[in-house]
Amino acid sequence: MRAIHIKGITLYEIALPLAETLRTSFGEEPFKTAVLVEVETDEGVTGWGEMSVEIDPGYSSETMGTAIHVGREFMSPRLLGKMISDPTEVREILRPVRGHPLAKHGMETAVWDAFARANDLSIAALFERHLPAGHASRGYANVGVSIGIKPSVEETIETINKRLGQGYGRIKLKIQPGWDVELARGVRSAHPDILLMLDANSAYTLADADHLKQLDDLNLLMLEQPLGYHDIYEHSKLQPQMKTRICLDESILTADDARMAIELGACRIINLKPGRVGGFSESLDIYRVCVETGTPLWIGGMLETGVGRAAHVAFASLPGVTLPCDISATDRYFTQDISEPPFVLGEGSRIAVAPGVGTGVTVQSDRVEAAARLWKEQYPYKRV
Ligand code: OSB
Ligand code: MG
Repeated sequence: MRAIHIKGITLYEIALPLAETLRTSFGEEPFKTAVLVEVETDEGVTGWGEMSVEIDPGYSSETMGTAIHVGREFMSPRLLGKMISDPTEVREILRPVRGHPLAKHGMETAVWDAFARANDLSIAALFERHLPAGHASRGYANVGVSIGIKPSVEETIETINKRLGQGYGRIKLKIQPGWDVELARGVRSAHPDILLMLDANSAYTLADADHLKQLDDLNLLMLEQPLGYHDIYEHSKLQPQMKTRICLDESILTADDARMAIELGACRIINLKPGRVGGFSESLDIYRVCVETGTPLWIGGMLETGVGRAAHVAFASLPGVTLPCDISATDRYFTQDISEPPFVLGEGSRIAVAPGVGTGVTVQSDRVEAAARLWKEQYPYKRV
């Protein structure tokens, strides 16, 4: 493999209008925001990554403000001028910077993309080279769609019907106290057989165990992150009381966390967001833990632009990713993305890996400029 020498790093703070916002138990954001990372090598190869940060510290403690600060002041200087002979070296180079996984992931992805392009490989083929034989990309990801908290059960069912009509084969609903059992029962009576799951984004406590147990009759695919966003211990007390499989999202920040959660019986499924765990090096470690322990694995999302989405689809095409992922088609998120080509939903609720080298997508610089202007206009955005 050909090493790359990092000559330049440019960060772009962007905002994109959303086709449909996503209300969760911690709130709702008016735009899709991100800090895009453009890495240039000595040989003129360009790679792109996405720090999928939000405006508020709601899902993650990281925000647009922390990502641009830490990216500019502490991450770019460590990477500039470095010779990279494998993209997994980025995790070691950035190790002195504690925390800030979403920002690290953006930096790492740009290097994976540039490295793959410099070696005339797709990023999916590059992931494969970091796994044992038998883990070749399938060429597509199995996907579903995530639906936010709506004003009524009827409106939720309408949205579900629209998504089922578009071909999505798995529905995830956001829940919170007061919007859970009744909602799930209502949806189940309208759709007895769909693959249905719920995501609480840490809205409950162990004291809600009896309430949550009412979900056990509803044949749910899983219940995602019911308890504290740092918690593994209390989930290990909840899971044995429930028939429904618990999936951890927020609580899993490292491969060690994944191993501990599985060993303690805190969850039976892992949601892997490459950003939440600081990049694809750590993601590959979590993938190996799940393969070794036979734990079902899927790839989560944070409404990524085409840049982040392309890399997610490539990772989700690996065969150890065994459940449908939170990766939907471009038109579920944006009327116009910042890269081409868009991702479309195919037969069997699949999204194909973008063909070509690197992530397979091409960033449109005029659209990045427009999105950077929108962020400037909107920040600080006016709170209602
Ligand atoms: O918990 O999975 C989550 C989006 C922002 C923050 C947290 C979450 C989400 C999603 C989005 O569910 C799923 C997607 O990208 O389609
Ligand atoms: Mg989640």
